[in-house]
Amino acid sequence: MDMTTDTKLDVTDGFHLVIDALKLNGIDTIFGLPGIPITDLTRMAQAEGMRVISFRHEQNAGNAAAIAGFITQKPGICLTVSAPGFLNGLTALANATTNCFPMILISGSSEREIVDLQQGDYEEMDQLAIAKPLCKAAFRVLHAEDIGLGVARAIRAAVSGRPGGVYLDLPAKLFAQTMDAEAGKKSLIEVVDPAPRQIPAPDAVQRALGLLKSAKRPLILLGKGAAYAQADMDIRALVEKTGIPYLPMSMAKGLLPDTHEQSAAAARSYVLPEADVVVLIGARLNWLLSHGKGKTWGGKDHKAWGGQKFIQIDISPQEADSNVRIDAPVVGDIGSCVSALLAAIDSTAGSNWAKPPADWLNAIAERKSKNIGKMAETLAKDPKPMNFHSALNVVRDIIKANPDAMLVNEGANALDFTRSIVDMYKPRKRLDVGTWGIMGIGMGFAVAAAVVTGEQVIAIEGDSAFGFSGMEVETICRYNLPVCVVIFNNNGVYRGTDANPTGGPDVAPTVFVKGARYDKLMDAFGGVGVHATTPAELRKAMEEAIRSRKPTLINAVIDETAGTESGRITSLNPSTKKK
Ligand code: ADP
Ligand code: TZD
Repeated sequence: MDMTTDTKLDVTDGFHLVIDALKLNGIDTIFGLPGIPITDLTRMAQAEGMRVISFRHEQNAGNAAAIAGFITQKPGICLTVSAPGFLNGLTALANATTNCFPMILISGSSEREIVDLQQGDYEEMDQLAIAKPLCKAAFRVLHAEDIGLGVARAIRAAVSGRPGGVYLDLPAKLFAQTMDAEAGKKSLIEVVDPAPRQIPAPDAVQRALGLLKSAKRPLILLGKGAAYAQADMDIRALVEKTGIPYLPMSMAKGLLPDTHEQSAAAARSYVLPEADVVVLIGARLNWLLSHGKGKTWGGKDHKAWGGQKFIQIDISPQEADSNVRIDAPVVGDIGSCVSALLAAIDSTAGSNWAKPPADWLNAIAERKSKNIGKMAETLAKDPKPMNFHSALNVVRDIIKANPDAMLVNEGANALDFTRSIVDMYKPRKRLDVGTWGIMGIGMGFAVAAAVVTGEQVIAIEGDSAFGFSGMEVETICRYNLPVCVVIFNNNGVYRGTDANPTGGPDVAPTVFVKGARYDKLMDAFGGVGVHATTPAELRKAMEEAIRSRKPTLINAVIDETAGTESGRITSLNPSTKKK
């Protein structure tokens, strides 16, 4: 079949209408995995000039699509086959929705007539019904003339308001349907203003301003919604104009450089309980912020409110009051809300805006310098075997020297230590396990980050975390992507020292093969594999990876006793959790 000439004939078909609809809306990349009924769709999309990145498992393609959406504000596209392929992609779709990343999972499906009568079709499944509760919106297209409309609705649903995952069900029969090419072209919709600005109400802005003016110990909390919004200049202006200390959530690191003097990250456990007015910008008061109450916030027990007043800037009108009372919700897109707040500050206070009281700023500065000093001491040590700190001291230097590099990060200890030790200098460079703390995002995120930005990618991976998506190192080699994977190998989940209490032949559930050589995986596909047992070896290998831009995997051997159970969230384990 000569696919390239199809569009030149007088008829078009479902395959081409899907491709044309995506392209018309500026979508140029598909992350997926071929098979019936979408194999030809992947071929034709490539023939039509789209970038088609094929993965080894749909979950990784889905994670790639989700993070591409986060980075670009355009919905990332994941394309899968029916039932099992769809289900493999579904975890990523649900995770994208949870994290407010825009993506569209497009799955081929089997024949409606057979599925609905449950007659046992090839890969039969009522995919639309299954997807619905796990995403923002789900659509099915039955007729070729509705493809343009279906794609338009999917795009709008993914990126407007609070972004999220969308499912688009395309039955096999649809692809082969033909229609007049001219009518087909006319049926496509180029979405006008897919993510409309949402301007906050002036009285909401004034209410927030009033509260902010009354603050003695104000704090700004930046979340990944603020990173997503790409309102970097205005956010920086708000922080610097008001002089308010700020805390970045994990994926908001780098929105302002972590070395900024107003960053209170190194004094987190001091500022949260002490603050009196907290401005949340694109951050939810979920478990990652201890639900805005309890001892973390100075409450007298683990459920008590700490007395803070909250201003919450968020695009979702339903977010406020989800955990504690929000005194001043400002609903709108972050760009519009922050610039409205800035304008209100200018018009009431102009250049006379009073910086926060000096005792508040001094107290923070004192804690910060103490904690930074302590950390510097720890990082300067060179224990044998290498531990998380001495290895991350290297990564910290490498990111400082390469601030444009994208940092992907997953694991437990490997995650927590990297987040706190490695400074970020630019927005949207840190990509991690997000709201769910999900393992398995690593290689999908790394591939997408490389494909979408063209920048060097550094993935810092726990050895367990890596295993969830490890086969995609072949994908990284196949597309020759500038990805340097560093596995912090401590022989197991959290650490490698658990023993089987029965003395039986099975190792403990958290333990892996000792001394595994993950670097040899990379050798198998023609990439560069390096075994590193010292910080010096790790540094040399990372520098070489960045210089060469070759696919590289470094097996960094970490002391197997170094980790703690669940990293920083040990207290969430049922046996230690407070009732
Ligand atoms: P973090 O995990 O970093 O604390 P969350 O994922 O909990 O961040 O919160 C992100 C918030 O940002 C969500 O409540 C979402 O509605 C909001 N959000 C996402 N994009 C925008 C935007 N463009 N404008 C305003 N709010 C946004
Ligand atoms: N499965 C999924 C999908 N997500 C999870 N978060 C987990 C299981 C549970 N889990 C964690 O929360 S962290 C982790 C698991 C399995 C791995 C920790 O081990 P690691 O990292 O080797 O990746 P460290 O550095 O050794 O702690």
